[in-house]
Amino acid sequence: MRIFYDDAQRTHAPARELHNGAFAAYAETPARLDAILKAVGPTETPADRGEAPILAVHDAAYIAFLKDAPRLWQEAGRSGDAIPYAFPIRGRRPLRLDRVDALLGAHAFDATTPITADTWRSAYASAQSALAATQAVLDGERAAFALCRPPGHHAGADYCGGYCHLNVAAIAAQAARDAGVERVAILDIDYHHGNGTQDIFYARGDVFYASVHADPKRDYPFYWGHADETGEGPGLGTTLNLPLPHGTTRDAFRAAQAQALERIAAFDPGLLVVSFGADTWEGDPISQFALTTPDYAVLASDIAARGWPTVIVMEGGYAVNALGHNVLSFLAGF
Ligand code: Q9C
Ligand code: ZN
Repeated sequence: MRIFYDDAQRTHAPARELHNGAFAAYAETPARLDAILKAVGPTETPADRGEAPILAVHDAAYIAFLKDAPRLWQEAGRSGDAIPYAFPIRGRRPLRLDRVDALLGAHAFDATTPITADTWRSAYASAQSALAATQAVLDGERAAFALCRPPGHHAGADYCGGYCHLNVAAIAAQAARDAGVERVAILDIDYHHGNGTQDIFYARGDVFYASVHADPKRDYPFYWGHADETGEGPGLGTTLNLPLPHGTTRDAFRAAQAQALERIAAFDPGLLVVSFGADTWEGDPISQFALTTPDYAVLASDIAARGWPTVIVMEGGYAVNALGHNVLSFLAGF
């Protein structure tokens, strides 16, 4: 399988994140890339397809903010990574704000996603990897893997969160739409609900979003991913959420994925994007499912059996020592 990755993706490396009331080491590290690269073998550097396919998903003001935030942070006399602490819960609306802290909160939904001087460069390269894998599939590959990092599925059109800045799955799906694929489906099997992807396509009938994830009653991102969220307007019925309890093992996960695949089959997509997270693994340090390494091959072959041209993008997975094996198992299932 063709695999796309750019060394620039490793430059984003925040020192710490706010976790359960204290600062902890940042879990979404460049070492995750090393672990996967070591396991999967040679990769291709993506071509640079520019900002247009990113701006097809993300607001221009948000992109300008990602580029400006490190400078504004420095000008405010701060050291370290930019982290928000106040959020516009009273109602988000386009305000012209004059302080970096105000901008940070306006473009984030949590305090766990620092912005560094290298964030834009890294996230941009991650998006280019997703676009290259999409082009490979549009050109006839049965499946391709974008070794994305930073991940993407928590990022919305104008906000970051959950270690994500640019929504690589949404950028891939939109690129396929713009290349003429009429219906695109996204299957999200990261441990966490992909709130950003859901938000981006919530009112659209041309992109189906299905997610299997930890029940947000107990798990991040809490405010999205409940079973009663099914889309709105022209997108009513093209969002499917399948929350599962802590301790979920292969059979229950596989059954939920089969339910998602059935709904996707009824939608009849021309292309599938898989948001793949290995944070469903039994030893993941921040998650509570119990999939094993061989389980990933089973889940992948269930997906592959549907025969849709498939773009796989990397999302979460924080057990660095097992990450390479888990990704390799998943790719082998194709
Ligand atoms: N320090 C993805 O898997 N923080 N994002 C939870 C852990 C947010 C996960 C606390 C987890 C986000 C792409
Ligand atoms: Zn995750």
